[in-house]
Amino acid sequence: MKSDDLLALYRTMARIRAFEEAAEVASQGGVQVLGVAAAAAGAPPAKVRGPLHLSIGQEAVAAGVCAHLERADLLTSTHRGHGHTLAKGADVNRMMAELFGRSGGHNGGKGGSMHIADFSVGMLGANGVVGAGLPIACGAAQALKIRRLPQVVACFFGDGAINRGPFLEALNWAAVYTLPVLFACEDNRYSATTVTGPMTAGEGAAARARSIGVEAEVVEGNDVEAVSALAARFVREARAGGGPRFIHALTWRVKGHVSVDRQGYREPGDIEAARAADPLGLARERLLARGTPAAALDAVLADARAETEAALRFAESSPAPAAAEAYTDVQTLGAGAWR
Ligand SMILES: Cc1ncc(C[n+]2csc(CCOP(=O)(O)OP(=O)(O)O)c2C)c(N)n1
Ligand SMILES: [Mg+2]
Repeated sequence: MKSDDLLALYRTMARIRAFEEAAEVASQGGVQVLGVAAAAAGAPPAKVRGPLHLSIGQEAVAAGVCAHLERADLLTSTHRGHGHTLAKGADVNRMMAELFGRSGGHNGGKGGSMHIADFSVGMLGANGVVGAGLPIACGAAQALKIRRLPQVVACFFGDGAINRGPFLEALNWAAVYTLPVLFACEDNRYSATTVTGPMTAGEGAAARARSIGVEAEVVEGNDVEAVSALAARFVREARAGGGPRFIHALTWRVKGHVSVDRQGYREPGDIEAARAADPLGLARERLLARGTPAAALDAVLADARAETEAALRFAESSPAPAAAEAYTDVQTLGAGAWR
């Protein structure tokens, strides 16, 4: 890969990292989240309420896959979706405002981190239900195929999702109808507080995909060049009508399941191993070895932080949604006949 292309991937990863580090700080305050005190009593309330799922350490998967998507391509995400959303081209200011629950957010502040969507860039939505994005991706891909459109759908999900029914239903449907879906399993080794490996029978995600005829590859998910190279081929093949493709990306969840999780259930040394495998660090080493000046890499990080600072200011200055709009865009009540 040319240094400029790797630098672009480094920039995407840096933007995701900066956004999430800031969001994590904004989620800490004098409130309880999932029963855990997020900060000392008496601290000001958190600006981001509720559980926040961070993809810190997993940025290479979102960056490497989304680098090969056009704006009109579609994407389904998970509860851990900030990276996918940013990499697909959503507006960082409106994303932060959405996390803050403000009216300037992508969804008027009513979706928050776990229900953010930006249809203008094909981002069909984060989703709090594990595995729920898979059938949605198939529906979207079927619609593309019926309308003879050239787009593809990227479908992100975690290693926990492969043990849910919709995984098989979606893969089967996509294979039977030769749908243009790129399934991307972000295997961060944990399903909430459970180590996924011992809970998963057989040879794993890629083997399950292959068992029903979906071409699948395992990739080192913290190596953004490797993810990008595989995604390039799979997106090209899916777009050309080759049917679904499946990436099983091995990565690490550095943070807790939610941002206030103290991770007492993790094996000793496990978090250190996750940090040592940092995808930004790996890309940085490679760029330096290939002659990119350190100052250029530092500038990328500084730009990402500045972008995030501006997003925080935008979110802070955006008003809360009006009470009168509490039910708009939430549910269609219809003509009333059903009542
Ligand atoms: C259907 C369903 N079951 C359980 C949950 C609770 N839950 C939320 S995230 C999660 C773990 C998901 O693990 P994985 O798919 O590996 O994603 P990760 O959190 O590691 O990104 C669970 C069990 C849920 N949201 N939906
Ligand atoms: Mg997981």
